[in-house]
Amino acid sequence: MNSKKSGRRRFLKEGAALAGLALGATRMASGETPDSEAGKASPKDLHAYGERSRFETSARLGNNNRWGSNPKSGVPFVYGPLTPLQDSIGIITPAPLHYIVSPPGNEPPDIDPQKHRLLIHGMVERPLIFTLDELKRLPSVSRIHFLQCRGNGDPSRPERKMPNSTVQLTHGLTSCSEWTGVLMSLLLKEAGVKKGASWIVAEGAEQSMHFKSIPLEKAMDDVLVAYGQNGEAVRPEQGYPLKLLVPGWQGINNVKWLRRIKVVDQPYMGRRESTQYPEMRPDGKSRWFQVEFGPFSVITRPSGGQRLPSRGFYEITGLAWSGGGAIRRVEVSTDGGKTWKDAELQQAGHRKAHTRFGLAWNWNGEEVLLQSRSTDEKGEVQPTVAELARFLSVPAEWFKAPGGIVGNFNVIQTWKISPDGSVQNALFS
Ligand SMILES: Nc1nc2c(c(=O)[nH]1)N[C@H]1C(S)=C(S)[C@@H](COP(=O)(O)O)O[C@H]1N2
Ligand SMILES: [Mo]
Repeated sequence: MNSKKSGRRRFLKEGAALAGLALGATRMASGETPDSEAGKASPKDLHAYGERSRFETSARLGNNNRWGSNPKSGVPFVYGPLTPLQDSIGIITPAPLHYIVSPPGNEPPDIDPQKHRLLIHGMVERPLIFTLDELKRLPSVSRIHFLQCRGNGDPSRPERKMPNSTVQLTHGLTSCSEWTGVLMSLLLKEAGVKKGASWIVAEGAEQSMHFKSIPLEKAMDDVLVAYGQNGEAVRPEQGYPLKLLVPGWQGINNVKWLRRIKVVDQPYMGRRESTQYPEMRPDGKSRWFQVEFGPFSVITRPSGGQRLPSRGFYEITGLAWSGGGAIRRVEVSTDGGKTWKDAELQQAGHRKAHTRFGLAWNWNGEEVLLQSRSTDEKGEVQPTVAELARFLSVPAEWFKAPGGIVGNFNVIQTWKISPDGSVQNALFS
């Protein structure tokens, strides 16, 4: 065992040294002095686990625990770190760019998968304990689904409204991955749900033990106990080694570092679900247990902070998603919603997943109010600010008020393109 280990270490060392030599040789050939590269060679074996090109710099914004602040305005983030949607390609978010919501006390624990267990108990005939290896012996499914924090697009956040905000700041609390795991329904059938049970409570293994009540009906529908994310293990920030995936529902339901499922007959009113999630309305009433997202969409190119270098041809492209199922249609307007054109959907059909849309366009150099509007398989259409206000019976002004937190704020986003080609956030214009 010991000799095996040191042999491996020796191999890695030699491998790194060789890689370093090769790197130095290439750089020297391209005209750089060896001194400027001294000490810079990566000790990692990039053939063992690769890295992107050093010219690629797209990154999450915001600090995990302190959230950080907007580098341009200094305004502190309420959430973070955020996915750089302005750089998104296709529909899959690379795991290292997936947004993270892990407030203090809910930071990723360092879990040894060999020691991790998933317990299913409560109102069941047979309480069960699974190791990760046991879960992996069961039939698996792989599904593409978005994840979104209910605060994505929250208009009470300063960065949601600032003219110089990027789409990362306005919409970066959503990401999309291929998730692989076992259907919750299979595990619950295995355990045998008792009559009278109507909810499950899912619990995470971190210090503050986030837990969330989820209706049994949803748990038996399309909820996944996921161990895979985009073809590898779920990342620690996303819930390694097990993440509950509750497709189309608010992010809070997707319990990370999942270790316990209790089958019960009522919601358990977890800390977050009882104190932070009921939304106070201006009339003093609050909305409880909003869960499923309606249709969203946002144009990612051109978007806030970008600049069109000249008039002429551009593809307008962006992402659409809905908790209600597949995106059926996305329309694009270049005149602030007066007229609309159907965009092309690049990957139609994935339910509760990001869907990329595109529309060929010629910019004539004049001011443009750029918008997109999605429709999902239920026929739900993404609303304007005024339509959402009417639907919720609240004054539209209330959306702007600090503290008037609104989840599921799926309004049509407006980007304003000025004659100089600059693109600005124009949410309330
Ligand atoms: N155990 C645990 N699960 C959690 C949370 C948490 O703090 N702890 N945050 C929830 C919230 S509010 C969101 S939006 C999603 C974010 O998942 P992500 O960090 O993988 O993007 O995780 C949810 N699951
Ligand atoms: Mo969230």
